[in-house]
Formats: sequence, structure tokens, C-alpha cells
Amino acid sequence: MRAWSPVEVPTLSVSGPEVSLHDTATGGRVTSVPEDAARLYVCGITPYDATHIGHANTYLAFDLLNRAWRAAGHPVRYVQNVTDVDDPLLERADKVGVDWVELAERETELFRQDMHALRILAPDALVGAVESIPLVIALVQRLDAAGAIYRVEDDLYYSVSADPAFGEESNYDRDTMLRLFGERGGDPDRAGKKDPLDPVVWLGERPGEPAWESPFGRGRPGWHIECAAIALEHLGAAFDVQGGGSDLVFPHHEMCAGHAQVAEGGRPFAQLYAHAGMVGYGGEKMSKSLGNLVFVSALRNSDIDPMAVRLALLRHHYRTDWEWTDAQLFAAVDDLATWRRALSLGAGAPAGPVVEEILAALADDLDAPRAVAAVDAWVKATLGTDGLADTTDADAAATLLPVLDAALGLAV
Ligand code: 5CA
Ligand code: ZN
Repeated sequence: MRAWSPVEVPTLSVSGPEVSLHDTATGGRVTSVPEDAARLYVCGITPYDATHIGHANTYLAFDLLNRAWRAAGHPVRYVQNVTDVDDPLLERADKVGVDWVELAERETELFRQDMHALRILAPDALVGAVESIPLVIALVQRLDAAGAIYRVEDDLYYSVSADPAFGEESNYDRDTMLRLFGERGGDPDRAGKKDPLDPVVWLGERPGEPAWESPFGRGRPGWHIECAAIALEHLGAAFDVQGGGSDLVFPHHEMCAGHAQVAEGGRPFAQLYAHAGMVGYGGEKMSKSLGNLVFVSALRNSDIDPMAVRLALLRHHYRTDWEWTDAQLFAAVDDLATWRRALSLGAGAPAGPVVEEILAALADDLDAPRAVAAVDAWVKATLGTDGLADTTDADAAATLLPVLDAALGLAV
């Protein structure tokens, strides 16, 4: 399917350091030095109730990675999926009485517009589950040839025991796995499964639900095989970073890795697994099932500058869990106005060290709050908020503006 419109990135005259990132699988820091183009896969939306601030926060996190790699001189190949057929989407369409295809198309289009407004760089490939069904079928066949597939009635399951590395992405104990599997779309209690943790890869046709022909009977893809198939096709195995929110650590990313690793004879799915924290609202995780959502499009429709939304998000480190409040948004609106005032002067406090700090912070596990704090300090010094205004750098604004845009995605 179509991605969103390109977002321009100014070319910088300075380059940033190599990017070091926290890896969920090892629990440690890894300096990611891509061999050729950096290859990034980020799990995309299930297109209903999009785009809420939690979604935006996760895509912003990986946008920072994309920008940090580029600043370090690496081209990036970025792939994202859209889960345009799955149980929750079908349930929502049914509940509100709209056609599921129409719901998915409408919400995907809104998501594209929100991403563009937030200056999230567009993926090179935005790939739907429905258009990827031939890839899913081919991957199920490869897994079947590896002895990893079995049937329960009309459904095909994948044996988690087929992957010797099962569990090494999330590192959870079995009880935690069982709990999360049940909470996040799995069916641990289904009779006839070899292991309660085995996920479905092909769901046989259900009355009233969409289904496609396959060598295993009519049906539709399971969730994890969708991302495994799309990532392998569009990036290949052992790509640099698999990303998503921390609610995807298990089972989703563990199962994607398992499918791919068994199909690829043990080659790792990704070299590093990175996860963004969860944004809450009103004391709970912002989620479609709870309905405690703040929509990017609603803020845009209320004349909120999307750059203020972006700045409010940038004030949180991508790995922390935090609560959205209106107060943070309005503070960001004011901060952006103050930044603009300082940047409109042309001259200001020395910009060179600020540029260095922004690029260093970004490369240091995407430390956006540190980068933003450096800009705050420059703005204060330039406006003389804490004393005399410093205008010793005649080209300060011209030096800073392209870096704010290229590294932080803030067009101010
Ligand atoms: N389509 C699947 C991934 S293949 C899916 O999880 N879709 S989603 O629409 O539920 O979520 C899209 C992305 O937003 C995922 O990476 C998810 O981890 C992230 N996300 C969802 N809720 C939040 C939240 N409250 N805070 C931060 N990120 C969130
Ligand atoms: Zn996914």
C-alpha cells in the first residue's frame, strides 16, 4: 500500500556519532553500526482508533532512530506493516456496523496524515497484511517443511519448540509468557495444542469473516506470521532493528523471531530488539480496549501545532512509561513559542556546542529529553532569561534550525 508523503530532512554539515541502543533481548547496550543501509522494521497499526498519542510516541521513538542513523551517515531502509485484517479490527467493524475494509482504509489514511503532520519519516515500504497473504502462505509452507506446523481442526499452529532460541528475545519465565499470551491475543486454553504457547499461523474460515484461498484451506493469516513474512520479504533476515511498543515484547516479537529463525535455518530475525514505553492516560495504559484515547487528529483539529505535540513527546525518554496530560501539551505550546522567539533573532548564544550535544544525546539511546534540554538552555541564554542575553554567535539560528529539523524532526 501507499506510505505517507515524504518528509524532507535537511542535509547536515556535521555528522553524529554511531548510535547505541538498548536491546531487549540482551538487556544491554549495543552500538548499532549497520553494514550497508540500516534495516529497520517497526510494527505498524491495526487500523482502528488510530492515531492515539501512544501510537505517536512509539513511531516517534523509531523516527529518532531513523534520524540518528542518517545523522551518523547511514542510509536507512525502513519497513512498517499495517495489520489490516485481524480479530480486533473485525470485531470493531462488526460492532459499529461498517465494512471492515472501509474502516481499515479510512483509519490507515488518517494515520498517514497524522504521521506526516508529526514529521515522522515515511517508511520505504508500508505493507498491509491482506496484500501480503501470498508471502504468509509461502512462509507457512517453509515452516511446515521444517516440521514446525500442525493442525487443530481447521487452524494451523506453529510449535514454539521448533526454535531452539525460543524465549531469548523476551527472556520471560514460562508463567509470565502464559499470562501475556492469554492477555495479548493468544489462546493458551485451546484443546489439542502441543504447547499452550503455540500461536496460530493460519486461521481457518469462520462464518461471516473474510477468508482467502490457500493450500491449507480457506482462511486468514495469524498475527505474528504477518510481521515475520513482511520483514523477511522486504528486509531479509538478520536486519538491524525490530521495533515496537513494549506491549509487543511477548508474544508478538518472540513469535515473529521464532517463525523467521526456523524458516531461515537459525539465522537471527533481527540483530536488536528495541521497545518504546507505554503512554498512559487517566491512570491506565492508553489503549483501544479501555477507550482512554487522545487522538493526534483531534489535537490537529483543535488547531494545536503538531510540532508542539512532537515536542511534548520528545520530553520523555522513549523507554519510559509515562502519563499524557493536557498540561504537558500546553507547556509545549508555550515552549515552542519561546523557542521561535529566540530563533527569530538570528544571533544567539554559541550554537556549535548545542549541535554537538543534540547529536550526542540522540546517538546515546535516543536521549531526546537531553537534546531538548540543551535547546532550552540555549534559548534561555539567547533571550537572557537568567541574566544578560548572549548574542555572541551571529549565525546561531541558522546553525541550529537545520539540526532541530534533521535530528529531532522539529520544524520550528
Ligand atoms: N498491528 C500490531 C503490531 S503488528 C499492533 O500492535 N497495532 S496497534 O495499533 O495496537 O499498536 C501500534 C503500535 O503502537 C505498536 O507498536 C504498539 O506497541 C504501540 N502502542 C499501542 N498502544 C501504545 C501506548 N499506549 N503507548 C505506546 N505505544 C503504544
Ligand atoms: Zn508486528
